[in-house]
Amino acid sequence: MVTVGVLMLDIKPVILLNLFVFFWCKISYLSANDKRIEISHQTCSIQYIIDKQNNYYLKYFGRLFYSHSLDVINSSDDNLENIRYQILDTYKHGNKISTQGLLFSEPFIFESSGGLGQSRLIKYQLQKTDNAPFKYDVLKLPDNIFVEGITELDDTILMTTLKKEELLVIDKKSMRLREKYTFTGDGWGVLRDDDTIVISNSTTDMSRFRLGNKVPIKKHKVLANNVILKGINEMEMVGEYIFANIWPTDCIAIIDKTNFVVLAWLDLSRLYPVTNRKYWSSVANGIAYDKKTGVLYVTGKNWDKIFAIKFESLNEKNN
Ligand SMILES: [Ca+2]
Repeated sequence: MVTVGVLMLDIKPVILLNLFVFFWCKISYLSANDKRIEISHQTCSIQYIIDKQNNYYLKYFGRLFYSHSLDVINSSDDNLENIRYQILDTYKHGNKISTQGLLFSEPFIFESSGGLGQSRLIKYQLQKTDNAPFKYDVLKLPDNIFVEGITELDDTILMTTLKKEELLVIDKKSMRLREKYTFTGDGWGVLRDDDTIVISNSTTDMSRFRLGNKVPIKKHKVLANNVILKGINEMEMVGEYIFANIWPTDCIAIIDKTNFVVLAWLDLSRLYPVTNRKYWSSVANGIAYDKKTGVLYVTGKNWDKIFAIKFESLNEKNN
């Protein structure tokens, strides 16, 4: 013990000095980035996303070692475009809902709301903001479950769970838990692609599973401007594209589902005023798509509105 103590005394100042220099450099760099975010980033870009993600990890000190390399940050030259959109309508949304997943299954919206002890699946019809009160059916989940994304399969909702490796299968009509599947890895967003499901998580891997199988049959990485993208959260299949919220930003990545390459951004940062946001984490999250009308429903964590938007198609952009 004494020897260890002596060694510790010898090594400790060096370690402390190194730690001090590391954190000072990191914090100085990120502080500089904070200012740059305010001044120069008006739209979504890989640069903006990396800055925001580093800023988030600064808030949560233990995860400070998260790194996209500085080389990548300095070399990213985003040539991806932000597609335009038009607000068609607004609907009521509970500002106590910490949106994790959003789904349109006519005539209902299904929505998962996260948090330990607060997780629930909510089912409701879109309600105009000037009508009261907000009515919905709810399935409350056990206190030890933090629900994440949702997708649908026939008459069920599939719901991922944070760090539990469980996929919950819930009956759409009765809103009762029907069964559970286990899968390997964490669960954030989820979408169904024919007979497989794709689950995102806190890593750069998107895992593809056959339903009921524990081990993924494939892993995908999402590339934006040749940079591997992290933070893929809530997702939605929109025709041939995957629309994905990028945590913790207001950016939606529009991803080619055949090769997982980002083709464009949908920037929702001006949709909901920063002054109305309850928490620092109240970013855009929640994408639902009405295939019949082509309308996209989007919201954010603890926003009091859902927005119906019509977006410019990528083909129009290319013409
Ligand atoms: Ca969705």
